[in-house]
Amino acid sequence: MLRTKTFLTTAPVTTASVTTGSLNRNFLMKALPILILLSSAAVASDFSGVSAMKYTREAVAFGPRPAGSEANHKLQDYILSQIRQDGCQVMEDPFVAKTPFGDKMMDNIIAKFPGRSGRAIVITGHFDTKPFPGRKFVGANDGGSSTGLLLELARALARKPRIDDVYLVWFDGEEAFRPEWAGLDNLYGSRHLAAKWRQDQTLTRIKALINVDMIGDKNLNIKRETNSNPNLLQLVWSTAAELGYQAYFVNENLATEDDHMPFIQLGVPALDIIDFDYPPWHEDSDTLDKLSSQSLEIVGTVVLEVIHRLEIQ
Ligand code: 1BN
Ligand code: ZN
Repeated sequence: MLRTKTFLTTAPVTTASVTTGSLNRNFLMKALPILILLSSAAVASDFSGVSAMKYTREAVAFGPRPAGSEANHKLQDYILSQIRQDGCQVMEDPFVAKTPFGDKMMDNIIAKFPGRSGRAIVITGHFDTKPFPGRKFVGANDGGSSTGLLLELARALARKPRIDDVYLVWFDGEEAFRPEWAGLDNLYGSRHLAAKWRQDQTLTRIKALINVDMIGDKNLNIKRETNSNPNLLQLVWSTAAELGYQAYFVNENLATEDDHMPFIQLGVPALDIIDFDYPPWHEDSDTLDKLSSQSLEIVGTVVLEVIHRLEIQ
């Protein structure tokens, strides 16, 4: 794996330079910048921010995508068509949600990359957008970025041997139908899947669930979400720092409700990676020009590395 090469390229040269003379030291001084470049390229290359941005752009092109809408159904078909190319098990989780505006058909989409340990790691995000009747809210960051990042994760995980099962879940119905976020008018997809996985015992196999939301902002600034599991917060923040991303995973706190909450409430170690410092939040100006492929690559690379670390724990 590229990750292993990263450590092998730097370590032996450093050791040799300490034990032998100035020749090796000179070599090290010249070679180190190249080795650092090579090692960061190796870490970044499994997950492509450019590819994640392309998926995000294609999702956003469907326009406003509230749960139950035609555009939402077209996006479901698009997600399914993409993940069917990734050599994973593809599952749908259709259900009827009781909303303040009546019953609505919703559907979570699940990609399973099977492992051999019996344990599971789950990475989630939402693909619906908040309904704003009469407006053109396309949710490039809020709904688009999580959809694109998960599609690129599926591509990066495709056809690789696994220790744990890795599930990727695209949640429907994260957003409230009413203008305000209140009561049971939100988190429809995650509440449904948490209840289903409680029934069939899947929850007992989950080592960790990581939800991503609004992670494409050009000005990436992710705070520690305080409803999240403390051990997972520690793992994600230390991984980000070791990859050189401490400027983006900052040491500040924030509490939000998001798709991790139904799992937290059922005792699953879960965490929300959310950049809530985003002025166009729920505005029609939440458009693609506010996003960057670098931000998607930073978060995707951290999540991939965390999956690896969880698997060998
Ligand atoms: C995230 C994106 N959320 C909705 N769209 C959840 C949320 C709701 C976060 C209220 C903060 C406040
Ligand atoms: Zn939202």
